[in-house]
Amino acid sequence: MVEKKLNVIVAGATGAVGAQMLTCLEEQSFPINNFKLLASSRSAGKKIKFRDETFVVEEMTKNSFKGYDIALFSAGGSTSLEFAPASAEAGCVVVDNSSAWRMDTDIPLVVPEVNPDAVAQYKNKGIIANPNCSTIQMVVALNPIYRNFGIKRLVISTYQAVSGSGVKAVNELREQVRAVMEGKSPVAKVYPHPIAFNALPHIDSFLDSGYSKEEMKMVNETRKILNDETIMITATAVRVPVFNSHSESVNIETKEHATCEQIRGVLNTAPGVKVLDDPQNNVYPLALDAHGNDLTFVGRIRQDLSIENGIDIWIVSDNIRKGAATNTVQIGRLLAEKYL
Ligand code: 25A
Ligand code: L14
Repeated sequence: MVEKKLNVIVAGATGAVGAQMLTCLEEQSFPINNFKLLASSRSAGKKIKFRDETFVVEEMTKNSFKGYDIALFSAGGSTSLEFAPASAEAGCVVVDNSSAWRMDTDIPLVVPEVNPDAVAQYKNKGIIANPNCSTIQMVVALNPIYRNFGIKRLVISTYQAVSGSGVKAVNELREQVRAVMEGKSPVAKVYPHPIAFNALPHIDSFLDSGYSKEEMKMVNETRKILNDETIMITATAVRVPVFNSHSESVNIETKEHATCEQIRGVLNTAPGVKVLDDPQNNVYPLALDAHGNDLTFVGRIRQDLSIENGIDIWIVSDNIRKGAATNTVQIGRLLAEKYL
């Protein structure tokens, strides 16, 4: 079968996630005919190489989308609210990385390993949402456990990299580390406190409930993706001085009893998952090893000795790849293959 080539836009192409989307499109040999890169006026005119061709970044306007089939967006929530409907209106389906549309009941929230069929709902509004990075890697690992044993409750703590907040935050960590090593005071701009040599229990803004928005994204998005509002979930999201890849400690209370061997068994055959679990030999998932990889790594699998049906696991994945760009391009591919 000859694959149909599509006209593709990357919106927010100069950002941390946008740049990675270009790499993923190249790696996955995405079937592209016309190609266009969009960003804000700050980046208009900037030249970017893609598949041996040079493209000039254009300023995104509401007229940018006519004649295009798919727009991969990673330009922040407010930009997405402003421009995604114009793209959909012009017949260009949006796959959006921001938090803007995720909880809209008409808009599918998709992780291809978990709920690929939800893509069909793109027809409602011409928009598909890509979940939050911490949620994506967690549901990739939880889905086989959920399907086989059921999940009653999750208690999550995250250890999140700075790359999630974009290029500026990566530079800030580097500059703060340098400042401290030179005996100077670190200057905090992106985060309210220094991130170098620190841990901040603060990601996104705080709600009246005391939870941060990032924590509630994990609660609400997990339920939406697994299509199960009964799962009880509580999370604490923490920023750590890691450049890239998020780590998560997840305590799972299953509905049916599961041994560690059974959990390992279902994880070993799950799509997108790699089990790294030999702690006696210092083998467990690490942020530095996950960097640049599309898989979700799971280890430290053990029985929670404090309750009847409890399992503890440690989940690590590259938040800019599987947590953002890879997942978006995978959704684009599903759209291209099955629907466009
Ligand atoms: O609102 P949210 O959803 O919470 O998202 C907040 C931020 O998270 C990143 C992304 O930052 C976003 O801005 N992000 C989004 N989805 C993500 C996900 N799933 C995610 N991170 C992780 N996982 P980013 O730095 O990676 O990318 C920003 C991109 O968006 C483009 N953009 C901004 N406004 C736009 C726009 N594009 C079109 N129209 C608009 N109105 C932005 O392009 C970039 O590609 P740019 O031209 O504005 O910026 C190019 C370079 O300039 C730096 N920069 C950003 N802001 C400023 C700045 N420089 C000076 N002053 C600024 N105020 C950027 O770092 C970039 O290198
Ligand atoms: O996708 O790490 O909702 O600062 C917003 C916060 C992405 C990560 C989202 C961070 C996130 C981001």
